[in-house]
Amino acid sequence: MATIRGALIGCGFFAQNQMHGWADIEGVDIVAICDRDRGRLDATGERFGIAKRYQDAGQMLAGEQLDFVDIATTAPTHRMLVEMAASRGLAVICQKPFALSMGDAEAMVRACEAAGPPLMVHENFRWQTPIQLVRAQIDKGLIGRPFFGRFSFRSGFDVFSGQPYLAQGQRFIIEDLGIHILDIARFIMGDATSLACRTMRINPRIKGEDVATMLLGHGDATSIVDCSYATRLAVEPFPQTLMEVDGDEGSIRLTEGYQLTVHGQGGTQVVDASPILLPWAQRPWHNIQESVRAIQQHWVDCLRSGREPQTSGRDDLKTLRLVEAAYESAGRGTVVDVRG
Ligand code: NAD
Ligand code: 89V
Repeated sequence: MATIRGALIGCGFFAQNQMHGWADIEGVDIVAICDRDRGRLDATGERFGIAKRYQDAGQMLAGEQLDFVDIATTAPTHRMLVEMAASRGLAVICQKPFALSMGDAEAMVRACEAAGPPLMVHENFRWQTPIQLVRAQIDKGLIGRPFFGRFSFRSGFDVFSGQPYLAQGQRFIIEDLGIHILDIARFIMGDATSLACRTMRINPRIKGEDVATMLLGHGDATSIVDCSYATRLAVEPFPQTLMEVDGDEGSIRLTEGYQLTVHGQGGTQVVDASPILLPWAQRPWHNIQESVRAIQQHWVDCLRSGREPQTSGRDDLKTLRLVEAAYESAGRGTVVDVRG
Protein backbone atom coordinates (compact mmCIF):
# COMPACT_ATOMS: atom_id res chain seq x y z
CA MET A 1 0.00 0.00 0.00
CA ALA A 2 1.68 3.23 -1.18
CA THR A 3 1.89 6.02 1.38
CA ILE A 4 -0.36 8.99 0.57
CA ARG A 5 1.59 12.24 0.77
CA GLY A 6 -0.18 15.36 2.05
CA ALA A 7 0.68 18.94 2.96
CA LEU A 8 -1.10 21.24 5.40
CA ILE A 9 -1.75 24.94 4.78
CA GLY A 10 -2.61 26.92 7.93
CA CYS A 11 -1.07 25.94 11.27
CA GLY A 12 -3.53 27.71 13.55
CA PHE A 13 -5.93 26.80 16.32
CA PHE A 14 -7.84 23.96 14.68
CA ALA A 15 -5.09 22.55 12.44
CA GLN A 16 -3.45 21.03 15.53
CA ASN A 17 -6.35 18.55 15.69
CA GLN A 18 -5.97 17.77 12.01
CA MET A 19 -2.24 17.06 12.46
CA HIS A 20 -3.00 14.70 15.36
CA GLY A 21 -5.65 13.03 13.20
CA TRP A 22 -3.19 12.45 10.34
CA ALA A 23 -0.60 11.05 12.75
CA ASP A 24 -3.18 8.45 13.86
CA ILE A 25 -4.06 7.27 10.33
CA GLU A 26 -2.04 4.49 8.75
CA GLY A 27 -0.60 5.06 5.28
CA VAL A 28 -0.65 8.89 5.31
CA ASP A 29 2.35 11.15 5.70
CA ILE A 30 2.15 14.93 6.09
CA VAL A 31 5.42 15.77 4.37
CA ALA A 32 5.28 19.58 4.52
CA ILE A 33 3.42 22.38 6.28
CA CYS A 34 2.82 26.03 5.50
CA ASP A 35 1.78 29.13 7.43
CA ARG A 36 2.42 32.79 6.75
CA ASP A 37 3.13 33.19 10.47
CA ARG A 38 6.66 31.92 11.23
CA GLY A 39 5.92 31.33 14.93
CA ARG A 40 2.87 29.13 14.28
CA LEU A 41 4.69 27.33 11.48
CA ASP A 42 7.68 26.44 13.65
CA ALA A 43 5.57 25.55 16.69
CA THR A 44 3.52 23.08 14.60
CA GLY A 45 6.63 21.76 12.85
CA GLU A 46 8.37 21.09 16.19
CA ARG A 47 5.26 19.54 17.74
CA PHE A 48 4.70 17.07 14.90
CA GLY A 49 8.29 16.59 13.70
CA ILE A 50 7.82 18.17 10.24
CA ALA A 51 11.06 19.57 8.82
CA LYS A 52 9.73 20.93 5.50
CA ARG A 53 8.22 24.30 6.42
CA TYR A 54 7.05 27.05 4.07
CA GLN A 55 5.63 30.53 4.56
CA ASP A 56 4.38 30.61 0.97
CA ALA A 57 1.82 28.04 -0.24
CA GLY A 58 2.81 28.45 -3.90
CA GLN A 59 6.42 27.61 -3.10
CA MET A 60 5.37 24.56 -1.11
CA LEU A 61 3.16 23.18 -3.88
CA ALA A 62 5.91 23.81 -6.46
CA GLY A 63 8.61 22.22 -4.32
CA GLU A 64 6.93 19.07 -2.98
CA GLN A 65 5.65 15.79 -4.46
CA LEU A 66 2.10 15.61 -3.08
CA ASP A 67 -1.12 13.65 -3.45
CA PHE A 68 -3.33 16.08 -1.51
CA VAL A 69 -3.48 19.41 0.27
CA ASP A 70 -5.28 19.99 3.57
CA ILE A 71 -6.42 23.63 3.78
CA ALA A 72 -6.96 24.74 7.40
CA THR A 73 -7.00 28.51 6.93
CA THR A 74 -10.11 30.64 7.54
CA ALA A 75 -12.64 31.14 4.74
CA PRO A 76 -11.33 34.34 3.06
CA THR A 77 -8.26 32.47 1.69
CA HIS A 78 -10.04 29.23 0.68
CA ARG A 79 -10.77 30.09 -2.96
CA MET A 80 -7.23 31.25 -3.73
CA LEU A 81 -5.67 28.17 -2.10
CA VAL A 82 -8.16 25.62 -3.48
CA GLU A 83 -7.69 26.96 -7.02
CA MET A 84 -3.91 26.93 -6.57
CA ALA A 85 -4.02 23.25 -5.53
CA ALA A 86 -6.45 22.37 -8.35
CA SER A 87 -4.16 24.04 -10.91
CA ARG A 88 -1.49 21.54 -9.85
CA GLY A 89 -3.89 18.59 -10.16
CA LEU A 90 -3.93 17.88 -6.43
CA ALA A 91 -6.77 16.42 -4.37
CA VAL A 92 -8.02 18.95 -1.79
CA ILE A 93 -9.62 18.94 1.65
CA CYS A 94 -10.81 22.37 2.73
CA GLN A 95 -12.12 23.46 6.11
CA LYS A 96 -15.65 24.72 6.61
CA PRO A 97 -17.09 27.24 5.99
CA PHE A 98 -15.95 26.32 2.48
CA ALA A 99 -16.79 29.78 1.13
CA LEU A 100 -18.38 33.07 2.11
CA SER A 101 -20.47 33.21 -1.09
CA MET A 102 -22.14 30.67 -3.38
CA GLY A 103 -20.20 32.16 -6.30
CA ASP A 104 -16.82 31.35 -4.70
CA ALA A 105 -18.00 27.87 -3.69
CA GLU A 106 -19.23 27.05 -7.20
CA ALA A 107 -15.99 28.34 -8.72
CA MET A 108 -13.93 26.06 -6.45
CA VAL A 109 -16.10 23.04 -7.26
CA ARG A 110 -15.71 23.76 -11.00
CA ALA A 111 -11.93 24.18 -10.69
CA CYS A 112 -11.52 20.86 -8.86
CA GLU A 113 -13.89 18.97 -11.14
CA ALA A 114 -11.98 20.26 -14.19
CA ALA A 115 -8.69 19.19 -12.58
CA GLY A 116 -9.99 15.68 -11.76
CA PRO A 117 -8.88 14.70 -8.24
CA PRO A 118 -11.48 14.86 -5.43
CA LEU A 119 -12.44 17.82 -3.26
CA MET A 120 -13.87 17.29 0.22
CA VAL A 121 -15.07 19.90 2.68
CA HIS A 122 -13.93 19.16 6.24
CA GLU A 123 -17.51 19.06 7.56
CA ASN A 124 -16.76 16.82 10.50
CA PHE A 125 -19.74 17.10 12.86
CA ARG A 126 -21.72 14.34 11.09
CA TRP A 127 -18.78 12.02 11.90
CA GLN A 128 -19.28 12.36 15.67
CA THR A 129 -20.04 9.01 17.32
CA PRO A 130 -23.48 10.00 18.68
CA ILE A 131 -24.60 11.37 15.32
CA GLN A 132 -23.41 8.29 13.45
CA LEU A 133 -25.31 6.17 16.00
CA VAL A 134 -28.55 8.09 15.41
CA ARG A 135 -28.19 7.56 11.64
CA ALA A 136 -27.51 3.84 12.23
CA GLN A 137 -30.73 3.41 14.28
CA ILE A 138 -32.75 5.01 11.47
CA ASP A 139 -31.01 2.83 8.85
CA LYS A 140 -31.91 -0.27 10.90
CA GLY A 141 -35.58 0.78 10.58
CA LEU A 142 -36.04 1.02 14.36
CA ILE A 143 -38.24 4.15 14.25
CA GLY A 144 -39.77 3.79 10.79
CA ARG A 145 -39.90 6.83 8.53
CA PRO A 146 -38.68 10.04 10.23
CA PHE A 147 -41.25 12.84 9.94
CA PHE A 148 -39.82 15.31 12.50
CA GLY A 149 -36.34 16.23 13.68
CA ARG A 150 -34.86 18.75 16.08
CA PHE A 151 -31.13 19.46 16.00
CA SER A 152 -30.18 21.70 18.85
CA PHE A 153 -26.86 23.30 19.82
CA ARG A 154 -27.33 25.69 22.75
CA SER A 155 -24.33 26.78 24.80
CA GLY A 156 -22.67 29.59 26.71
CA PHE A 157 -19.13 28.34 26.02
CA ASP A 158 -16.51 31.02 25.29
CA VAL A 159 -15.50 30.20 21.72
CA PHE A 160 -13.99 33.66 21.24
CA SER A 161 -10.85 33.08 23.31
CA GLY A 162 -9.63 30.30 20.95
CA GLN A 163 -11.07 31.84 17.78
CA PRO A 164 -11.11 35.66 18.25
CA TYR A 165 -12.15 36.24 14.60
CA LEU A 166 -15.58 34.79 15.44
CA ALA A 167 -16.43 37.96 17.37
CA GLN A 168 -15.48 40.22 14.48
CA GLY A 169 -17.58 39.16 11.47
CA GLN A 170 -20.99 40.56 10.51
CA ARG A 171 -22.10 36.92 10.36
CA PHE A 172 -21.42 34.53 13.22
CA ILE A 173 -23.39 31.58 14.46
CA ILE A 174 -25.09 30.36 11.27
CA GLU A 175 -21.94 30.68 9.18
CA ASP A 176 -19.58 29.14 11.75
CA LEU A 177 -21.62 26.66 13.80
CA GLY A 178 -25.07 26.49 12.22
CA ILE A 179 -23.42 25.18 9.06
CA HIS A 180 -22.48 22.00 10.99
CA ILE A 181 -25.98 21.60 12.41
CA LEU A 182 -27.59 22.18 9.01
CA ASP A 183 -25.31 19.48 7.59
CA ILE A 184 -26.44 17.15 10.39
CA ALA A 185 -30.10 17.93 9.57
CA ARG A 186 -29.42 16.97 5.94
CA PHE A 187 -27.57 13.81 7.04
CA ILE A 188 -30.46 12.65 9.21
CA MET A 189 -33.56 13.99 7.42
CA GLY A 190 -32.39 14.21 3.77
CA ASP A 191 -32.03 17.31 1.62
CA ALA A 192 -34.07 20.36 2.54
CA THR A 193 -36.73 21.96 0.36
CA SER A 194 -37.55 25.15 2.31
CA LEU A 195 -36.10 27.19 5.17
CA ALA A 196 -37.29 29.99 7.45
CA CYS A 197 -35.03 31.62 10.04
CA ARG A 198 -34.97 34.21 12.82
CA THR A 199 -31.75 35.49 14.37
CA MET A 200 -30.74 37.54 17.42
CA ARG A 201 -27.59 39.03 18.90
CA ILE A 202 -27.60 38.70 22.69
CA ASN A 203 -23.88 39.24 23.41
CA PRO A 204 -23.20 42.99 22.87
CA ARG A 205 -19.42 42.43 22.55
CA ILE A 206 -19.65 40.62 19.20
CA LYS A 207 -20.72 41.88 15.76
CA GLY A 208 -22.74 38.97 14.37
CA GLU A 209 -25.80 36.98 15.42
CA ASP A 210 -25.32 34.50 18.26
CA VAL A 211 -28.81 32.94 18.21
CA ALA A 212 -30.52 31.40 15.18
CA THR A 213 -33.72 29.38 14.95
CA MET A 214 -34.47 27.67 11.65
CA LEU A 215 -37.48 25.72 10.41
CA LEU A 216 -36.74 23.38 7.52
CA GLY A 217 -38.95 21.43 5.16
CA HIS A 218 -37.52 18.15 3.86
CA GLY A 219 -40.25 17.18 1.40
CA ASP A 220 -43.10 16.11 3.68
CA ALA A 221 -40.87 15.92 6.81
CA THR A 222 -40.00 18.90 9.03
CA SER A 223 -37.04 19.81 11.20
CA ILE A 224 -35.93 22.55 13.55
CA VAL A 225 -32.28 23.60 13.73
CA ASP A 226 -31.69 25.84 16.74
CA CYS A 227 -28.31 27.27 17.67
CA SER A 228 -27.24 29.60 20.46
CA TYR A 229 -24.02 30.77 22.08
CA ALA A 230 -26.03 32.90 24.52
CA THR A 231 -27.57 30.08 26.56
CA ARG A 232 -26.39 29.69 30.14
CA LEU A 233 -27.27 26.26 31.46
CA ALA A 234 -26.68 24.51 34.78
CA VAL A 235 -24.60 21.89 32.92
CA GLU A 236 -22.67 23.36 29.97
CA PRO A 237 -23.17 20.94 27.05
CA PHE A 238 -20.54 22.31 24.62
CA PRO A 239 -19.99 20.94 21.98
CA GLN A 240 -22.89 18.49 22.00
CA THR A 241 -25.62 18.58 19.39
CA LEU A 242 -28.82 17.31 21.00
CA MET A 243 -31.39 15.58 18.82
CA GLU A 244 -35.00 14.52 18.65
CA VAL A 245 -36.17 12.39 15.75
CA ASP A 246 -39.74 11.14 15.55
CA GLY A 247 -40.60 8.39 13.08
CA ASP A 248 -43.93 6.77 12.26
CA GLU A 249 -42.90 3.70 14.34
CA GLY A 250 -40.79 5.19 17.14
CA SER A 251 -38.53 7.97 18.34
CA ILE A 252 -34.90 8.80 19.10
CA ARG A 253 -33.67 11.22 21.76
CA LEU A 254 -30.00 12.20 22.08
CA THR A 255 -29.77 14.10 25.34
CA GLU A 256 -27.06 15.87 27.37
CA GLY A 257 -24.26 13.55 28.46
CA TYR A 258 -24.40 11.59 25.18
CA GLN A 259 -27.38 9.50 26.26
CA LEU A 260 -29.21 7.92 23.33
CA THR A 261 -32.74 6.63 23.88
CA VAL A 262 -34.36 4.68 21.07
CA HIS A 263 -38.00 3.78 21.44
CA GLY A 264 -39.66 1.57 18.84
CA GLN A 265 -41.83 -1.48 18.36
CA GLY A 266 -39.16 -3.68 19.96
CA GLY A 267 -39.17 -1.62 23.19
CA THR A 268 -36.89 1.04 24.61
CA GLN A 269 -33.09 0.95 24.60
CA VAL A 270 -30.85 3.46 26.37
CA VAL A 271 -27.30 3.52 25.00
CA ASP A 272 -24.17 5.44 26.04
CA ALA A 273 -23.20 7.26 22.82
CA SER A 274 -20.09 8.95 24.27
CA PRO A 275 -17.19 9.63 21.94
CA ILE A 276 -13.83 7.99 22.54
CA LEU A 277 -11.33 10.15 24.43
CA LEU A 278 -8.36 9.91 22.07
CA PRO A 279 -4.92 10.07 23.78
CA TRP A 280 -4.29 13.57 22.38
CA ALA A 281 -7.81 14.92 22.98
CA GLN A 282 -9.04 17.23 25.74
CA ARG A 283 -12.55 17.45 27.16
CA PRO A 284 -14.92 18.95 26.16
CA TRP A 285 -13.44 19.07 22.63
CA HIS A 286 -12.98 15.28 22.43
CA ASN A 287 -16.26 14.81 20.56
CA ILE A 288 -15.10 17.15 17.79
CA GLN A 289 -11.54 15.81 17.90
CA GLU A 290 -12.72 12.24 17.38
CA SER A 291 -14.79 13.36 14.39
CA VAL A 292 -11.71 15.02 12.86
CA ARG A 293 -9.90 11.70 12.84
CA ALA A 294 -13.00 9.96 11.47
CA ILE A 295 -13.52 12.36 8.55
CA GLN A 296 -9.81 12.22 7.70
CA GLN A 297 -9.96 8.39 7.73
CA HIS A 298 -12.98 8.67 5.38
CA TRP A 299 -10.89 10.90 3.08
CA VAL A 300 -8.07 8.33 2.95
CA ASP A 301 -10.57 5.50 2.31
CA CYS A 302 -12.11 7.55 -0.53
CA LEU A 303 -8.72 8.35 -2.07
CA ARG A 304 -7.80 4.66 -2.02
CA SER A 305 -11.16 3.38 -3.33
CA GLY A 306 -12.01 6.20 -5.75
CA ARG A 307 -15.36 6.77 -3.95
CA GLU A 308 -16.76 10.31 -3.70
CA PRO A 309 -16.41 11.70 -0.16
CA GLN A 310 -19.72 12.23 1.65
CA THR A 311 -19.16 15.96 2.06
CA SER A 312 -17.61 16.53 -1.37
CA GLY A 313 -17.42 20.11 -2.61
CA ARG A 314 -20.51 19.51 -4.75
CA ASP A 315 -22.43 18.09 -1.76
CA ASP A 316 -21.39 21.02 0.44
CA LEU A 317 -23.01 23.44 -2.02
CA LYS A 318 -26.35 22.19 -0.62
CA THR A 319 -25.31 22.98 2.96
CA LEU A 320 -23.98 26.41 1.97
CA ARG A 321 -27.25 27.09 0.16
CA LEU A 322 -29.02 26.57 3.51
CA VAL A 323 -26.65 29.03 5.23
CA GLU A 324 -27.36 31.66 2.56
CA ALA A 325 -31.10 30.93 2.76
CA ALA A 326 -31.03 31.37 6.56
CA TYR A 327 -29.51 34.86 6.28
CA GLU A 328 -31.88 35.72 3.43
CA SER A 329 -34.90 34.54 5.41
CA ALA A 330 -33.83 36.32 8.60
CA GLY A 331 -33.21 39.55 6.67
CA ARG A 332 -36.47 39.55 4.74
CA GLY A 333 -38.79 37.67 7.06
CA THR A 334 -39.73 35.21 4.31
CA VAL A 335 -39.62 31.45 3.76
CA VAL A 336 -36.94 30.55 1.20
CA ASP A 337 -37.37 27.76 -1.36
CA VAL A 338 -34.06 25.82 -1.38
CA ARG A 339 -34.89 23.20 -4.03
CA GLY A 340 -32.49 22.97 -6.96
P1 NAD B 1 -6.62 30.38 12.83
O1 NAD B 1 -6.71 31.82 12.46
O2 NAD B 1 -6.24 30.00 14.22
O3 NAD B 1 -5.59 29.63 11.86
C1 NAD B 1 -5.48 29.91 10.50
C2 NAD B 1 -4.00 29.92 10.13
O4 NAD B 1 -3.90 30.05 8.71
C3 NAD B 1 -3.23 31.10 10.72
O5 NAD B 1 -2.12 30.61 11.45
C4 NAD B 1 -2.82 31.94 9.51
O6 NAD B 1 -1.54 32.56 9.66
C5 NAD B 1 -2.78 30.89 8.42
N1 NAD B 1 -2.98 31.43 7.05
C6 NAD B 1 -3.97 32.24 6.62
N2 NAD B 1 -3.83 32.47 5.30
C7 NAD B 1 -2.73 31.79 4.89
C8 NAD B 1 -2.10 31.64 3.63
N3 NAD B 1 -2.53 32.23 2.52
N4 NAD B 1 -0.99 30.86 3.58
C9 NAD B 1 -0.52 30.24 4.69
N5 NAD B 1 -1.10 30.36 5.90
C10 NAD B 1 -2.18 31.12 6.01
O7 NAD B 1 -8.02 29.75 12.42
P2 NAD B 1 -8.71 28.43 13.03
O8 NAD B 1 -9.50 28.80 14.21
O9 NAD B 1 -7.70 27.34 13.12
O10 NAD B 1 -9.75 28.11 11.87
C11 NAD B 1 -9.33 27.62 10.61
C12 NAD B 1 -10.55 27.05 9.89
O11 NAD B 1 -11.01 25.92 10.62
C13 NAD B 1 -11.73 28.01 9.80
O12 NAD B 1 -12.31 27.90 8.53
C14 NAD B 1 -12.69 27.52 10.89
O13 NAD B 1 -14.06 27.76 10.61
C15 NAD B 1 -12.40 26.05 10.87
N6 NAD B 1 -12.73 25.36 12.12
C16 NAD B 1 -13.37 24.18 12.00
C17 NAD B 1 -13.74 23.46 13.10
C18 NAD B 1 -14.44 22.14 12.90
O14 NAD B 1 -14.90 21.51 13.85
N7 NAD B 1 -14.54 21.68 11.66
C19 NAD B 1 -13.45 23.96 14.39
C20 NAD B 1 -12.76 25.18 14.49
C21 NAD B 1 -12.38 25.86 13.33
O1 89V C 1 -16.66 24.00 14.54
C1 89V C 1 -16.30 25.16 14.52
O2 89V C 1 -16.13 25.69 13.48
C2 89V C 1 -15.97 25.91 15.78
C3 89V C 1 -16.89 25.74 16.94
C4 89V C 1 -17.35 24.35 17.23
C5 89V C 1 -16.24 26.31 18.17
O3 89V C 1 -18.02 26.56 16.65
O4 89V C 1 -15.84 27.27 15.46
